[in-house]
Amino acid sequence: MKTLTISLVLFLALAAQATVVDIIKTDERDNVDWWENGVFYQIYPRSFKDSNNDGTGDIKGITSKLQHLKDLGVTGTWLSPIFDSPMVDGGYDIRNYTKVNSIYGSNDDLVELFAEAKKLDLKIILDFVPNHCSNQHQWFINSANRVPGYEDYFTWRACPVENGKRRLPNNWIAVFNTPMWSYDPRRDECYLHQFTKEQPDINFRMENGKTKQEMLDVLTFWMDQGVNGFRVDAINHMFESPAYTNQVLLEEGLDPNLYGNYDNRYTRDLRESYEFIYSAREHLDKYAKANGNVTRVLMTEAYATIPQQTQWYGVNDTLRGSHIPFNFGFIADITANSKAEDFKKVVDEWMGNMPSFTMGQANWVLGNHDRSRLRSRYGDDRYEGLAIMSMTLPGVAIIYYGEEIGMVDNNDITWEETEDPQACQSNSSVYKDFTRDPVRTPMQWDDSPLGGFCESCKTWLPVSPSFTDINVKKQTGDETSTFALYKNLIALRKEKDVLKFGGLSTKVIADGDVFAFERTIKDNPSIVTLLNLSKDSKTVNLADLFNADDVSSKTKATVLISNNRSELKKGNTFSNINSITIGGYDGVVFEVSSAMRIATSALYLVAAFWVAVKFVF
Ligand SMILES: *[C@@H]1O[C@H](CO)[C@@H](O)[C@H](O)[C@H]1NC(C)=O
Ligand SMILES: *[C@@H]1O[C@H](CO)[C@@H](O)[C@H](O)[C@H]1NC(C)=O
Ligand SMILES: *[C@@H]1O[C@H](CO)[C@@H](O)[C@H](O)[C@H]1NC(C)=O
Ligand SMILES: *[C@@H]1O[C@H](CO)[C@@H](O)[C@H](O)[C@H]1NC(C)=O
Ligand SMILES: *[C@@H]1O[C@H](CO)[C@@H](O)[C@H](O)[C@H]1NC(C)=O
Ligand SMILES: CC(=O)N[C@H]1CO[C@H](CO)[C@@H](O)[C@@H]1O
Repeated sequence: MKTLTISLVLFLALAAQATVVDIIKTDERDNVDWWENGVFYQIYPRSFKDSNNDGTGDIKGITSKLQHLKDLGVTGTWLSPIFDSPMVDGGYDIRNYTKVNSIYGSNDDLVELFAEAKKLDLKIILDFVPNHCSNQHQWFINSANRVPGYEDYFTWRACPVENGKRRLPNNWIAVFNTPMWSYDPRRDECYLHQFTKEQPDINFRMENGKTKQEMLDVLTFWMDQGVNGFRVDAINHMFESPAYTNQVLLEEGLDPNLYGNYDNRYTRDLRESYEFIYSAREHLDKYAKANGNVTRVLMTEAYATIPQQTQWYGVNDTLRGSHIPFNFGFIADITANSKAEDFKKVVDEWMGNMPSFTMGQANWVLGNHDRSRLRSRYGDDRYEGLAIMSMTLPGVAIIYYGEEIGMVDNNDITWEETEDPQACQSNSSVYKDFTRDPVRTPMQWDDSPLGGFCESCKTWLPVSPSFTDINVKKQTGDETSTFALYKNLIALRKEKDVLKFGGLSTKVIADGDVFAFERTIKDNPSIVTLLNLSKDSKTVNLADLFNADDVSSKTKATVLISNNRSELKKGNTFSNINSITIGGYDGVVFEVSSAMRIATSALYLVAAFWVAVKFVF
């Protein structure tokens, strides 16, 4: 009996030693909140799924396709605006913040969506547009008519006619390249709008804080209905300088009618806009605390410099802001011609500017409703590599609907079919330079005549002719498909702690052609991602990636995931990490571990087992 006990103890001790590589977790954080390391999927509701054959996607359609999101493995979805709206700017002109747009269904449909999503453990995030509302919103009608209490809900200034011309309060230009002031005869004054004239800016400088409270009430309303968070639109436009000083052109001689020709310092990125987000965060945190302690998240949209972007995270541990300030680096600063060093710069800048106090998470956006689709920007050969990169970097990843099957821009939309106001304001010869319709076409579910978007309808935008080849049905069950790649990447993120918590170090190798990064946690195998930006194959030395102390323990590399064009396939193992050849445009993820250690450990196990058996029998 005694020998048996000793043997068992010995066996267990040695077995523990044997599996040390796998079981030690160095991360101190046991409580990872639901949104951290999540993957969020942006739905453009008008184009996702039409349940009633009116040609426009709707909420019931989204509910009917939740299983697709579940199959993909995402954490949740954020919906572009679904609120009551005259649809001058795709629903970013809201007439009623607490009412669902009838083209998408009813409030009840939305509550049903929340409930069905909850059953599948999918989170729903709604778009929130505080900067401006529709000129048909009751608030604006009241304000234009000087209804008591509403006079200052918007920014009004005198703009008298002088010498037959209206004298505007200053030279500010709106984002869509018109003056930022429009005249309203009801009040005989001009109001300020940073976007179209149908989108008056709400005045958040009211002394009694009424408009701010209205907005916080909107958040409460939807949280009461069951929403898990908000994506906040155009947040850096919320405040304007109260001095109304004229903007100065970036260079003398530039066209003064174009927004982009100014630095717009008096109308963008003002301190007060950040403060609004900090108070919205406080509001959400308070709500969460009183309602089951489930975090309600804030995502924020602002196109700005990285140091400006990372301020949305907050100031310190008690004054926090956005959980996910969208990082548009891969959309705005990277093109198909970018070099490995450009990728490294985007990643390093974000990581380097993130404040440490928030336990904040980085995030990576590869596409959205305003920018050309990932596959169209980088080409058939490369888009999968980009997805592999973004999914193996630390933090949150964002997918734009259709990206997971490699949908492409539909550039065949005619002038007559064009819907985007940004393009409709131009003309038939130049509209393609402005239109965002090509990235907003119906989701391609299958190869039935309308791509499965609806059974029979006139779709609001034409289905891309690519649907016969690129669709969900065709890719389902095909392990070589883009859909399978996304599924496998998301599954890998859940499986590997090193992808959740691991540190990051980035490098440019192979004469500037390969962007490489390593994810590490102590005593665990590292994960290394290589992205070849060259069309030629490259031979790399993985040892170049590790610091000298570490190299000796890294002797074996196994492929975890690769893009389909790569000849390296899952499970391929290299026992010499000093010379690994990857093909042109390959994206490959390796697990790099110590062959020695595992071999030795296996030996321990066998020995221990032998000892145990010998003493017992
Ligand atoms: C918004 O719609 C709801 C429901 O129809 C209505 O009760 C409310 O008064 C509307 N709010 C505004 C500001 O128009
Ligand atoms: C929420 O969590 C905090 C701290 O973790 C705790 O003090 C509080 O009681 C919790 N509230 C609810 C409603 O569960
Ligand atoms: C956080 O920053 C705010 C604003 O600067 C300041 O008032 C507050 O005291 C700070 N809190 C801590 C804990 O440092
Ligand atoms: C369309 O707009 C462009 C750029 O503003 C202009 O040069 C062109 O003359 C216009 N064409 C027509 C047919 O109006
Ligand atoms: C993946 O690559 C294989 C081998 O080149 C090819 O036969 C297959 O069609 C590819 N799959 C897709 C979805 O392109
Ligand atoms: C064909 C092509 O675009 N090749 C590019 C591959 O990437 C390198 C640098 O990363 C570029 O120099 C090549 O032009």
